[in-house]
Amino acid sequence: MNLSRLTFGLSLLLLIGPGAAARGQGEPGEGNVPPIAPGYPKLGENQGNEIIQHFTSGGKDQTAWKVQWGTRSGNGLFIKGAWYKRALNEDWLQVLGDARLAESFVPYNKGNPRYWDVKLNFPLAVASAADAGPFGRVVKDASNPNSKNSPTVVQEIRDRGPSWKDNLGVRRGQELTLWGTLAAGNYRYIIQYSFCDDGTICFRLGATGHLLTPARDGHMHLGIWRVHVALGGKGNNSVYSMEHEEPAGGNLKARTIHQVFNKGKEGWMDWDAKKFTMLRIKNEDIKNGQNLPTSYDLMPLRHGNSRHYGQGEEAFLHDFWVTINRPNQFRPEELPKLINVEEPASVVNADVVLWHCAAAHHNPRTEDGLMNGRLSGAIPVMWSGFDLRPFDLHDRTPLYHPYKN
Ligand SMILES: [Cu+2]
Repeated sequence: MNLSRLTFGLSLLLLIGPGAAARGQGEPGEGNVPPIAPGYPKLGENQGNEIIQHFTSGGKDQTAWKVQWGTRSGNGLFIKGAWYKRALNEDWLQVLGDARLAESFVPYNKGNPRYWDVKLNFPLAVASAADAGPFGRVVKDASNPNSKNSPTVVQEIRDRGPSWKDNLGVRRGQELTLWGTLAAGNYRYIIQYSFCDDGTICFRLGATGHLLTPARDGHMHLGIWRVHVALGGKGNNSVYSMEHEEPAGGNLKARTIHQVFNKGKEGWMDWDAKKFTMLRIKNEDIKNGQNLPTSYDLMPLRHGNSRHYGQGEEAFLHDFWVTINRPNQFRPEELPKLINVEEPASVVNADVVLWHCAAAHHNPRTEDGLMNGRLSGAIPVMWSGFDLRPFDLHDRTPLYHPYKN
């Protein structure tokens, strides 16, 4: 172990002690939460399912997120809307409308079972002080009668390691993370949204819990997300695809191809490892200080493409779908029929929804709870997901404030 890691570990230990004691009265994990370390921002209050979280740099508040959230059985924790401030003296910029896990599809290698865990309408698991950890709190959903009495969501600030470092200084990134857990039979699905100090949003699905049988039945956990991007409000958002191309035959000039998604119409697209496929959502009316239009990029983080070739309802499985926003339409399997193939709607200067499938391949290990033909232990969490990262939103590197502490 190196010395700096040991020192950090010791100081973290010292912080946890007084922090836990400072919580005071009330339900465990609900009270005041100490900052992670001196100079870190205070965890924002949750008032009526709305959280405002500031982030600091150089001793001053600099950027902020306002997040509205809700819970429901099936989808678990979802986002009702999210707004960002790149500077505290500016207005809120809306980034998200409704964002949620639309489905968690789990096909086993043998061909069955094939679970649709969101459609099975599982409830959220209760969250405790142990879930919240020393720098988080559990929060109740005031609008959901089922969770009024029991907290099901954790709100915390996390230190996410170095976010930049140069010859003048270094910054450890921070994020507001909200997570809740679906109690899906033998599995627990952690649905997690992180709103980072630099405007990035991270969507994650974590599979944990217990295996179904002592057999090593391999399977996939597909997180299918529905994200209403409302950059600058509803409408006026255009979707592009971005692909990298390396020509063959000794030509060393690579290029990146930006084009309007699917010729400007609703439809699907698949991820290509060699092309680093990404989607871009641009609002031409929002400009940064360099007069460049602002976008958000959907950046996949994946081990592979989940392909199951099922018929019927499974025929929707593609890595990306882009549709217009149909406010009450949340089911991915309806997409092929819903989109009129003859005349799909425009996704240029429109109110758009992105659908993205990110999968985790689970090949059960002894460490996942298998011992001599018996089930034992729990499955350590396995993550899948993606990021929405700003592009030409800021005028310069956000929170770049070289300072001496
Ligand atoms: Cu699994």
